[in-house]
Amino acid sequence: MGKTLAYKILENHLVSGELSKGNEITIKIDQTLTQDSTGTMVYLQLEELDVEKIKTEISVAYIDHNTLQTGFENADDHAFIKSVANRHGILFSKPGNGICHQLHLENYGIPGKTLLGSDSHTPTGGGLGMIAIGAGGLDVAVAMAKGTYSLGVPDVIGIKLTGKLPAWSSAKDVILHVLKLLTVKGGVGNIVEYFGEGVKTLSVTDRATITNMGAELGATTSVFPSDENTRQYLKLRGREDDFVALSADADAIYDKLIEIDLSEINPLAAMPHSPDNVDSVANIGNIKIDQVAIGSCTNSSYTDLMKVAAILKGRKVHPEVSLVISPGSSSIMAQMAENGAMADLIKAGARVIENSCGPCIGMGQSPKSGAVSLRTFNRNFKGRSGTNDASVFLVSPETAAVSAIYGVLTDGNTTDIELPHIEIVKAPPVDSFIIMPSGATKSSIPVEMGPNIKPFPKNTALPDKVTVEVTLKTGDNITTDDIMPSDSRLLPYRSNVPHLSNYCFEKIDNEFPARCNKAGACAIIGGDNYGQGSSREHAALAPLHLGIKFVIAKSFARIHRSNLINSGIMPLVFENADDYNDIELGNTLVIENAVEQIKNPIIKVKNETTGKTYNAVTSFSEFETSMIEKGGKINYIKSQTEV
Ligand code: MIC
Ligand code: SF4
Repeated sequence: MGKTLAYKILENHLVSGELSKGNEITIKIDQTLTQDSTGTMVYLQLEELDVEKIKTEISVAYIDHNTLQTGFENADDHAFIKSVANRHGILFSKPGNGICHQLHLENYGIPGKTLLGSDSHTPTGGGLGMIAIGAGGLDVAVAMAKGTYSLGVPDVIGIKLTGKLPAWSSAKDVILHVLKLLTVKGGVGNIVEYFGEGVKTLSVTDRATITNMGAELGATTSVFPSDENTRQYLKLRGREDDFVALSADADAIYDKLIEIDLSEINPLAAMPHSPDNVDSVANIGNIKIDQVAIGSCTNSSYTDLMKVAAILKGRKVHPEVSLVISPGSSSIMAQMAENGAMADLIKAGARVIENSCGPCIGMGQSPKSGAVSLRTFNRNFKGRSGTNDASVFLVSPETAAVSAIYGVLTDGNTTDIELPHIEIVKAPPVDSFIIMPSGATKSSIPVEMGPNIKPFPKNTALPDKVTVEVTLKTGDNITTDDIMPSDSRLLPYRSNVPHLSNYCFEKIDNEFPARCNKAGACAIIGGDNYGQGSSREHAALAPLHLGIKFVIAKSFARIHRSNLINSGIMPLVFENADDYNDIELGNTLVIENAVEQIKNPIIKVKNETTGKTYNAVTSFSEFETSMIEKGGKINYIKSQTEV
């Protein structure tokens, strides 16, 4: 039987376990990346693990999320991360270099390698033929310390691409189409693998746009073959030696197969407030817009921004629209400054801002009250823009640019603007990565800790009887943005979990923290796909700080489930989804013989308020059971003799 590309790469990296469905495997991790908003926790944890030498081939610490620096906190975080990076020989990318995923693609991604990143959009690397997985910070710290990562063997969804995209349709429309087909939970437990004749019509950065937003499907990762386009991309970045051709076997069997004819893809938009709420721009109609934001790790490549510049050249942004552009890297910015495209953007009236995540994570550029904002980003969760009542639509750079001119959502096909073909050009990396000074050792470089950097919370071993009060009951598709909101007000506190905890679930129920503080030990009842979205482990650490002992939900998103377990919080799944309706806020739930029970596939949870008992599915691997028993991953690792 032929092999999928995903399984070939996993097989090459297999350290232990059997590569077949339902098993847990451990794989070698070649590379890691971190960004600053999850990175401070990663490096506090790495210091706690007390390793002498990291085991990866390349690890990079990027600074791209918290670059607003409205107070000392962000800059202190940067200094802290740089000091730990230097102690361990981790490359440090300064603020201003650009967005981690774009930079990693340009400078370090290598076909066939594995990459683990403390950011959910790490699968961007799949555009280069990598198995690139997003994970919680602690998993990334452990991957640096041990060189490995454990995961359940995913299924592989094959997406066969045929045809070629029409002029005003682009890679963003392809992934929006896939999101419409599969929904935000359709990828959970799967790798999405693209193949077929249509692949060669997509550039590496097009492919990276598609694998980037595979995160929105809940997929473990997404991957494209590595072919002549990949070779060309690497060659132009002066890295042809990193090229290796990779593809699935011609007779590879996929667990699920989807066929997409690229020539039938129209310009699409994800409507508020979910990336899978997709319809065609033509159907949505010419709604009036107030803001257009172009950039983010999804759509800030050279070709994306050159297309935008070509559309805007000699034209003007509509007077009622604010157009803001954040390039993906300083290399892109430099190329566009040199070839004149930057001047075209500025003359058209665009506001060009720093090469960083910026508005994508609510770090500035929040739209006005009730605004309609078109964004080339990947998430349009309610309130993520920093404006709770704004309506955010996710669109391609082409649709964003043409709409900025007309002031209404516009399908470029209805205009007489001609889209030029953009060729990628030679672009050596801008050299601003810092490596540990030569001759320096770990002990010769002190850790630089600002006053806002507090120790991360740790759990205690699982007691035999767990008694809790239900302090929150949520609906379906709760995001980690809902659990631990992030914006310019809160991001400076990513290194200060006690402070951040006061805002946990702020937008859903702002009395939640106070209720937990009163209850002491508590639990959350969740719906389907609980914890989708960002990899931020703060969505587990803040609940841990507030006394959450377990969450019972209808189902969980992958990264958040792992983050809960890493923190020693039990993610339990209702065996009978109707039991969800039976539990109310304020009920007392009890798990007797917890230490013994969690070894079973199903455990009993008693509702002392109603007298009913529910079955909850654990589906913990042996390793996960041990982590919960010890009160989290750090405690577990420290209880073993060897890191
Ligand atoms: C996001 O896009 O939500 C983020 C901000 O990049 C997060 C990481 C974080 O919360 O710091 C992610 O995608 O993992
Ligand atoms: Fe940054 Fe947005 Fe990408 Fe997250 S999704 S890494 S916030 S650009």
